[in-house]
Amino acid sequence: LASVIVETKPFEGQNAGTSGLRKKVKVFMEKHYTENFIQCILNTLGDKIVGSTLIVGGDGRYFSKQAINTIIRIASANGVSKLIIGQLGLLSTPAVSNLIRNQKVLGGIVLTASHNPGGIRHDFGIKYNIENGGPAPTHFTNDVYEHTKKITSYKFTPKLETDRLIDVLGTNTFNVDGRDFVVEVIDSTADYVKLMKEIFDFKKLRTLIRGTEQRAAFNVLIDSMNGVTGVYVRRIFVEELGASPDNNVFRIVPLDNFGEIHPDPNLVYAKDLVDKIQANPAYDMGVAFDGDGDRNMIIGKNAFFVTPSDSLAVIANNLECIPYFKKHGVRGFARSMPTAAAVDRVAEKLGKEMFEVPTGWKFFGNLMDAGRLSLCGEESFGTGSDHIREKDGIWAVLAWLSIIEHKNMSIEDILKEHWNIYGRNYFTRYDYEEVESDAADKMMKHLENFIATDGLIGKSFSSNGKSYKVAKMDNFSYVDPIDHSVTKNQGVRVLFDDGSRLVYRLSGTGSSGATIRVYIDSYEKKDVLSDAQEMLKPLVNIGLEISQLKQFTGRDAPTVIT
Ligand code: VG1
Ligand code: CO
Repeated sequence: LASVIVETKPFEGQNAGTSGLRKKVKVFMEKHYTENFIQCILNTLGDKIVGSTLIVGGDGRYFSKQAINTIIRIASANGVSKLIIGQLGLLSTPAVSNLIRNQKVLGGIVLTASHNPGGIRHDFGIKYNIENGGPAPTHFTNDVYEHTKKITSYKFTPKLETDRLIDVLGTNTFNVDGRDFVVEVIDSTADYVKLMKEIFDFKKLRTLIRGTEQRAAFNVLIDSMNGVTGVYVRRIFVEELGASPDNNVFRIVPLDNFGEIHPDPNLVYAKDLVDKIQANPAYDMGVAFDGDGDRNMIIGKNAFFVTPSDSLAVIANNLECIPYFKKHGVRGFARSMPTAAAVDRVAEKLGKEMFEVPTGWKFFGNLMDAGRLSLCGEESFGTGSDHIREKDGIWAVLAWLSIIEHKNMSIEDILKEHWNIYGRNYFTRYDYEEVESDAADKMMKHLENFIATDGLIGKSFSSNGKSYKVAKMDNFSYVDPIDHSVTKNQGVRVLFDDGSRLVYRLSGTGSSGATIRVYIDSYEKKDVLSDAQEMLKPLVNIGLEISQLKQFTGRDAPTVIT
């Protein structure tokens, strides 16, 4: 087979957001659009690409197969030696991260728009992960973007037959330009299941799920939201841990449009799960994952909600019941800036180093590689550890099950015990989706202006009988402790003198308009059992007043509250 050079022209806007390039499917379908972006990733890798191996796979959303065929033809023409591809193109984001690490390859291309809806009318995405298994850092994605602005041609092997290539397990060798080029189609789950078995005590977890004569079975309901985790859930929870395929799992067949739902595990988009748990008090736990399997939501009996910030803190407080941490020890903890500081209190008590990084998993990788970080999370339903370099939904659930098995307590009781010891960080996030970009920018400018003029410092705001005084205001910036790179403008923070916070940022994962996120966070030492929405209402009102969100955007209410 011979490769050819195809002429092309740059497309605007091929810059990665918080987590890869995400656009509507129809944009990726434009002639040369996907080809350009893939070629630019390879151009950024430069000489390293010749003779290299890459992992390829994703959440199976619409357009994945076409994108994989394109990747095969472009990679082969650029001198890549081997692609390792999940069967049918399926690999969860954590599974890709694991494969890059344990196969010791150059990197991986992840085909997903994660929690964004899929299908012909919705979103597609492409993300590159580097040698350590983590999302490419900003300097890499910036380089890719620069290449996309000046690309004039890409390399392509037109006659390489890709039809149904990824449907069947096995190794296929082609000869391209006189070199061997291999496509190895692998079982999507095997390596990942092996890793989970090394980390957790599956025997104990099986007893928990199945029950014993002394202890009733712990009754879970796992919702894969028609995303890629379905194949892993079947292997791990049904086949390994003995959960019932009829009563303990649902929506576990990956669909390319996620069955027209929004595969985002929160109380709004995973309402089906919440309803089922509420309707049936026999369930002890409900779990949902996003499209690509890196997010998780945990709820207890009667849909008792565990905020991701609390989930992280509880796991941090109980790592000794997970064999992996017994073996490898526990280093520091980290969270993204908007995430509530519940885990910070655990770090303090345990004497662990604590890091606060910008939003996005790519910022945790350096700390893990340097051996300073074991466990981290984000308020956006992401939790993970240094077993890989992505957040990991299934890992988080297995961690929770290990804790429940060990403590023999309900989820609600575990949380209440935790709050009694540490106090509680009440947290909520208001999302305003598909706001007009201009309006969102103006609102952020308005906030920036307060920072520039110190306009709010010392001012008090009141609502519903509660008062808060502004102590500090800034736009979060981060210096990476390992490579000293600086990341600026990561969110406007209003810090009050009692430690409460308001944070404003614009989302970097949407595909149209702007999404404004407002994060509201307040710590209570004693009053730990109130309703979070009620507790935070005054601060929410103050947040809306300070930002003038309504005036700028015309929005009366958020699209989603988490
Ligand atoms: C969102 C979340 C962020 C997360 C990112 C990717 O980003 O806030 O915490 O890391 O999605 O998650 P943004 O820029 O829209 O706020 V995933 O599961 O979509 O890869
Ligand atoms: Co995701």
